[in-house]
Amino acid sequence: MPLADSAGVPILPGCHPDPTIERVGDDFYLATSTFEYFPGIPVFHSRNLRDWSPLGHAVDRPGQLDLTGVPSSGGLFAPTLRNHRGRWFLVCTLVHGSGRDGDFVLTADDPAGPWSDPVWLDAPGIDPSLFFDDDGRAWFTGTELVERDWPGQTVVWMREFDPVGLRLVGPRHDLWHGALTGAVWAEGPHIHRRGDWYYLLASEGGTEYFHALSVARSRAVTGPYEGHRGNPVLTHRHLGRGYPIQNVGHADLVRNGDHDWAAVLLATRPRGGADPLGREAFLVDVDWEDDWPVFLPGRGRLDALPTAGTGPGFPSPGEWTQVRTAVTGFWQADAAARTLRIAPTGTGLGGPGTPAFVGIRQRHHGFTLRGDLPPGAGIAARLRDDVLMVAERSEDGLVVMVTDGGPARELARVALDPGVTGVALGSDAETFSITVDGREGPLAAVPVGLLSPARAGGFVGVWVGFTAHGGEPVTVRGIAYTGHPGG
Ligand code: 6LW
Repeated sequence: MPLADSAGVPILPGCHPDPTIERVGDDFYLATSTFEYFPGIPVFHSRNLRDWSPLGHAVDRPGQLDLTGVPSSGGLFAPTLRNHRGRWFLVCTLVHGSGRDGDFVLTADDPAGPWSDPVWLDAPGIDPSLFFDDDGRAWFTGTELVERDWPGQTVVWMREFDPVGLRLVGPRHDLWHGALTGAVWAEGPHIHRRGDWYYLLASEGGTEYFHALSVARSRAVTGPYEGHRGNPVLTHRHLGRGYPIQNVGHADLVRNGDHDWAAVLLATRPRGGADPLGREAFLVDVDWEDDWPVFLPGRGRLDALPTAGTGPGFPSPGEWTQVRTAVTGFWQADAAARTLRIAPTGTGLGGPGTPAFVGIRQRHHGFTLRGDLPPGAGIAARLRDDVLMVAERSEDGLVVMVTDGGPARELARVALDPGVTGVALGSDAETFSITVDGREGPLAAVPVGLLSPARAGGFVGVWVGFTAHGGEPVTVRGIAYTGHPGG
């Protein structure tokens, strides 16, 4: 199945980093990172590798994992999804948890869930992965910061994994520091086997501009691994900051049909240096030459392509998420009625607990999210606790505020007739703006770069959604998200 023609269009637009993929028969399954958002770790299904539908979330129960105190861009990092003899395994890291954190494994009979409670693993570092060999043995890899020879130096390490007892056993094997001397953060390690070779994929240079995918191989699963002379095998860091797809890396391989292979990976699509969509999931072709993988054969890069628009429509119920798990069960999305009911949580949008905010990923550079706001409801774009824009409806008007690392600043305040409730948050790829039904032009606007990880830092893209800021529950009606074509 040739995939290259659509490689420049994300298979999952909006913040879907660190994609991991697994195949069972003719079915493909994929999961991505979700950081401080709950429910966490969405699992998707596809038959053709291009069109993905959500199956559910691996972390979907209060009490399953404690995200209460995780900071912005902490929480659930870089899962790996694997199936072994009908049983599903998902390994992941909870970073900066206020309770137990570190690497854990979840298991399930069905990737749609229910997934088990976590079993914590005695594993340092981040980016856990599993490899099940043909002989029935299973191997766990992870990335640990060692900084022995240079700053930012990591080691990809391995131990055997007991898939019944769900624990690491046997000695540790240190496999690789990445392709280049001085490379920082050789991460996202995944082992795959093809014939008699074991391949180790890892992405180095950090998950931003210098991200680069490299590969090493070995005849024995525990090494020694020999880096490819052609490393890095895929990067966009040589294309310059003006190139429309950046930060390419963190790949996972899958067999596509009987002979072909494909990979999922993350990349960003900045516009004018701003990347509010965060790191998105892409799919690329993989060929093999001399028993080494060739990513995007004949091209060597993802070409930016125009994307289709969507909507206006109510986001599927599975897209709505909240921040952390300090409070749960305070909102309900009703797709048939196109409403979202949100109860106050006692925390404002700036956190640090669970603010009364329910949102979806911004999936298009140009988009509009609208809703009929009753008094006490708001509409917001959130990058992190301290970088956000919100418009709050009161009995007599609307106030627009922006927070950029400090206290909230008021951008606009207008009186509105009680009958005017339609408020929209949108972007034309240059500014985020707030508009009100029946009023000419935007009420307030901020540059897109303000809500952009490239400027504000962090691993997460923008979420857009609704808030409750008064003392009573609110119901937002007439909700519609429109993604504009072109990006
Ligand atoms: C993830 C690491 C990375 O753990 O960013 O691209 C971190 N890579 O592999 C968070 O997504």
